[in-house]
Parts: sequence; structure tokens; C-alpha cells
Amino acid sequence: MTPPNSKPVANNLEAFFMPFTANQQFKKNPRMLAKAKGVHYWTPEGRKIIDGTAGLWCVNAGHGREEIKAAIAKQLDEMDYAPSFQMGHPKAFELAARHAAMLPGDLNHAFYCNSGSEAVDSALKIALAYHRANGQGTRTRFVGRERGYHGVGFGGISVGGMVNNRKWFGAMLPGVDHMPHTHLPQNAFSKGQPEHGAELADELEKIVGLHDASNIAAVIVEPCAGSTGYLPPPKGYLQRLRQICDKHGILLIFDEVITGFGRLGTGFAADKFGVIPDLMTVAKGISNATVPMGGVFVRKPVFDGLMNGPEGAIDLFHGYTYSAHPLACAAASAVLDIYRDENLFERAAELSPYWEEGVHSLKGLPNVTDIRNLGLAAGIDLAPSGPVGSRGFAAFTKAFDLGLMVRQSGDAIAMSPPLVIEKAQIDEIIDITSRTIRAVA
Ligand code: PXG
Ligand code: PLP
Repeated sequence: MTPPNSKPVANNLEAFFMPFTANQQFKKNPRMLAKAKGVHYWTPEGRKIIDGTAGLWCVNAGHGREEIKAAIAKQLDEMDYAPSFQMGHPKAFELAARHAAMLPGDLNHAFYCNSGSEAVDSALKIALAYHRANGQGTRTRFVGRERGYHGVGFGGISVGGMVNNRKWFGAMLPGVDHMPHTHLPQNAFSKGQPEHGAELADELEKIVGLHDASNIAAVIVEPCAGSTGYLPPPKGYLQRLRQICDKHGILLIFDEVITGFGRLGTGFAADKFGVIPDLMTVAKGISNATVPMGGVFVRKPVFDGLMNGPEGAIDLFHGYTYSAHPLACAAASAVLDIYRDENLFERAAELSPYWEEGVHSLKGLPNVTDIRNLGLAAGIDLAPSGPVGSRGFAAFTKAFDLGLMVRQSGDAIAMSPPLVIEKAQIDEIIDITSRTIRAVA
């Protein structure tokens, strides 16, 4: 037996059960990251990788931000941890007030958790509890969308629409329907929001026709689908969803785990599209990924609806040990300062046309069947070569070898650089992507 104080063996990769990874393949040929600063990673050997994906769509303000580090360190000195059940600490209230002030409309209450998956499960539960508290306890069904990604909790995979994330796990939440996705061939190579597909929102009417609105609690969508390969919403689609939800008293949940905190060149997708959801889930950019954090932003009528009970009654029987963790709150507050002081959301908006031009210059390269963009992110579909995902994986590994981090989703690649990216670095990303696509032809 290995003595407990033995030094870790640098090349022993066995024990870590890696998430969403081909463990055996990885461990034969690992892609390791050891250092990060600005828009770059470095491998343990010192090879520089440009971060085309802001980590996993989360390091919006760039890596190694001293201001965040200082805020976390200060908080750690003052108080490492405080419970949030029937107790509080000032940073949580401060942060919620700041979030409420920056959110559109009357989205003015914040529930905190530790990840996007927890945010989604929390939002689904808030929706159920709200209806029940308001005498509509039969509203228990949810509507999600094909190709949706809402994290990996049982709630999230139930409303989600990624087959591999669902098929292994048997029982899901009962009572979930899925609307069709919006990836239409006639929209191929659209710049920004595609023209066709607003009518796909009417599928919600069909689902209401089947079950009756009195049984439906909420609809959840990513306003711009991320994980599946980046699918911006067709023009008018989200407005139509909002109208149908209003007509039937169904809550609309925007999952803004990726779109929140600047990705689209606005604070939130809700701002970009002028559509205010009843609940919004966030994570990732909320803390620039320094300390795990997620949240659910709740509109005033929904919050008020849960405050119906007697004063001493607990309003929501839900929460996490680490809800509003002091270190996460300190980090999230420091990140808001950076977003504000460096105008990073506006910066993303200003860079978007340059980014759009760059990614669409890849049209015409071998096997490129579609390119989509909105804000500072893009998806590129490659024609499959054999089993689904093999060309996508080849592109992902080739890009890494050439010094660029991209995301793979099947045979699509997605990119979402930190919002602090410079134009010359966008050029570099496009150049390496171009060489990658040619290399995997
Ligand atoms: N909702 C959405 C819309 C997401 O994009 C989650 C929920 C779950 O968040 P957590 O923090 O539990 O992972 C996400 C996460 C990818 C990729 O490759 C995307 C995510 C996570 C990891 C990889 O596109 N999105
Ligand atoms: N499992 C056990 C045995 C627990 O006691 C708790 C929390 O107290 C949990 C799971 C949930 O953990 P968390 O609150 O970090 O989500």
C-alpha cells in the first residue's frame, strides 16, 4: 500500500475520474494545462495556447485577474465561510442588490448556488413552488427544447435535449415535453440572428393543446443555445415564446449560463433581445470561474408569490450548504467591478462585427457546412467523417496542437473568447482555426 504521505506521481493519471472525457484515450495522450493569464493557457511544458473558449465559456474577463484574487484573499482573511440558512453575511446581500440593479425589468431577486446545473434545478423548483403557493399546484409539467443543454442534474437532463446526456440515465422527471430545435438548413451561414424559424415557437401552442396550460409550470430555453454548437435564436422567436407563455400563465425561464455576463455584447440575452423571462439561470461569467457560483434571478411577481405564507414560514425549502458562499460573493462582486470599469459588455458588442467577419471568412474551407455567430461566440459545423464526432474531435485536438483551445460538440466546433480579446488575437484564432479545418479535411 502507498503510504498516505507519499508524493504524488506526476505521470500517474489513473485516479482522477474525468468528467465528460474519454478517460482511457486521454490518459494515453493527455492535454494538460498548468498556467493561465489573460487570454492564454500554458501547458506544463510551457507551450502557449490561445484561449478561444474562455475556458468553458466562463472566463469572460480573462485569466489571472489580480482584482478578483485580492477580493477573494481579503474575504478569506475576514471570514472563510458562513451559512446562509436562517443567517446571512453582508456580501451576499450586497451582491444580490448589485445584480438586481443591473438586470432588466423587475428581475430583482437573486438566489445563489454553485453551478449552472444547480441553478437550473433551483429554477425548476422555484417555478413549481410558485404555482403551488398560488393555488395552481396542477402546474407541474415542464417544456424544454431539443438540443438544449441545462446542465447535468436530473432536472436539467430532463428538460435538456442532448441525447447522450440522457440516454444512459433511465428515469427522468415525469411530464416533460420538448419543442423542436431551431437549426434550420435554410439558415445556413446566417450572420447574427437567422431569418427563418420564429414560427417554431408555435410548437408550444401544440403542447398546451395536448396537456392544457393548467398543467404546465414553465418553459426553459437557452436564449442562444451554446453547448450544442451555438444556435442563435431566429428573429422574433423569443418574442413569440414570451407571448405564448403570457397568454397561458406559463413561466418563461431563460438559461443564461453562457449568454449571461456579456457574451452577446449586453449584460444578458434578455437585454439583447428585449425579452424578459420570469426566471433566469446564470453561472460561469458570474464569478469569472474563479470560485464556483451559479444563480437564479427571479422577477418580482414570482418572488412575491412565494412570500404569501405567514411571516415565520420558510418560503422555499431549497438551498445549498454553499449558497452565497462568501468567497464566491467576493469574487462575483470584484468581477462586476471589472465588467463595469472596463466596459467589457460594450467591448464585446464593439468587437462582434470584427469577430463575425473573421469567422465567416472560414466559409468555403473543406467540409464547412454552416457558420453561426452572435456576440462574441460562434459555431462552425463540419461534415462528419465516419462516426459522429470523429471530425469534431480531430479538429479539437489539432487546434490544441496548433496552439488554440476550441470546444467540440459532435462535428461542430464552438468558440467564445474572453471579452478582453484583442483584434490581433482574433486574427490568430481565425488563422489557427483555418489551418485546423484544412488539416482535418
Ligand atoms: N445551462 C447552460 C445553458 C449551460 O451552458 C449549464 C446549464 C450547466 O452549468 P454547470 O456549471 O453545471 O456546468 C451549462 C454549462 C460546452 C460546455 O462544451 C458547456 C457547459 C459546460 C461544460 C461544457 O459547450 N455549459
Ligand atoms: N449529502 C449529505 C449527507 C448532506 O448532509 C448534505 C448537506 O448537508 C448534502 C448531501 C448536500 O450538500 P450541499 O448542500 O453541499 O449540496
